[in-house]
Amino acid sequence: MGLTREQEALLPSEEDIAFYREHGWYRSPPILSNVMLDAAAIGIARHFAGERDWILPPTSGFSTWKPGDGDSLRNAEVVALQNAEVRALALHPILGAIAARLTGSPTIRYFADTVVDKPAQLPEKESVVGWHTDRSYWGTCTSDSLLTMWIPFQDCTVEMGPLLYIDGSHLWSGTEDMRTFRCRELQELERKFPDRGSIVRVPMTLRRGELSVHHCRLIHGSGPNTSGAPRLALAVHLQDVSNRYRRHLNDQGVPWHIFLDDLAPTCADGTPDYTDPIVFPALWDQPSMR
Ligand SMILES: O=C(O)CCC(=O)C(=O)O
Repeated sequence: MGLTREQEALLPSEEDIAFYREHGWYRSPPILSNVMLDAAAIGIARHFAGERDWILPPTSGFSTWKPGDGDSLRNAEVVALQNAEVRALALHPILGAIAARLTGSPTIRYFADTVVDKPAQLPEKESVVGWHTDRSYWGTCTSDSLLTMWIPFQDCTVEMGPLLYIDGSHLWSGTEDMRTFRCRELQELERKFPDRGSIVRVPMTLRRGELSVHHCRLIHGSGPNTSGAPRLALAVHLQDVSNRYRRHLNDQGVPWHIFLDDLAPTCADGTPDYTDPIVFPALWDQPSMR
């Protein structure tokens, strides 16, 4: 799980870590090589064409765009568990090292991933990703330190609909139910949080090779791709060392269930094991930090 000296030099500094804690996001310098990105892009194309390197036991419960689904935002989840090239990128130790620095966690484990492809010719509203927090989808997790790495496969201009962060919103209350990834009305945010004053949106207009990181409670979304070129990105969701399964009830008192619970083997008490090394492998493990 080692890094080269050059890679080490590019990891978040103490200032970056303080910024992440205050603002809820981080933007890296160019850190991912063209070789890694090219290989993963080929993997995504194979996946969208229907090829699988590994077949998951549950066949539903997660997004999996396929030819025939028509012209829509193409969304596929847990691709790293189904495709070798995407796995190589999503489990790369450099992602683990960045996450370890930002969270202060000695171990970083994979949790899930999401490919978001906005083809060039979609109607504007079709390529919008609604404001949401990742945490609100992960009610069965104990940790509030989960985080996501967002990796675009091309230089991402404002016209392409890059990821938009609401600066500092990881510290807001009232975002626990923002499961609105599919809500296409980005203006709703101001109405939902009238007491927030000026809401600062920060577009992740990254260059190819850069990545951004967001805290699991940070509100984010993305606008339409009006650029005329495709916009492809991979979001890799990661767990810090403390994260475990917890029983969590919905409004009707019914225990929550996420599809990852069907993938995870069970612990001795019968609950899903979010530390299983096959389903949730470690990207980073530095026992000296423990
Ligand atoms: O790529 C996008 O526009 C959305 C990605 C996302 O929601 C995430 O990274 O958590």
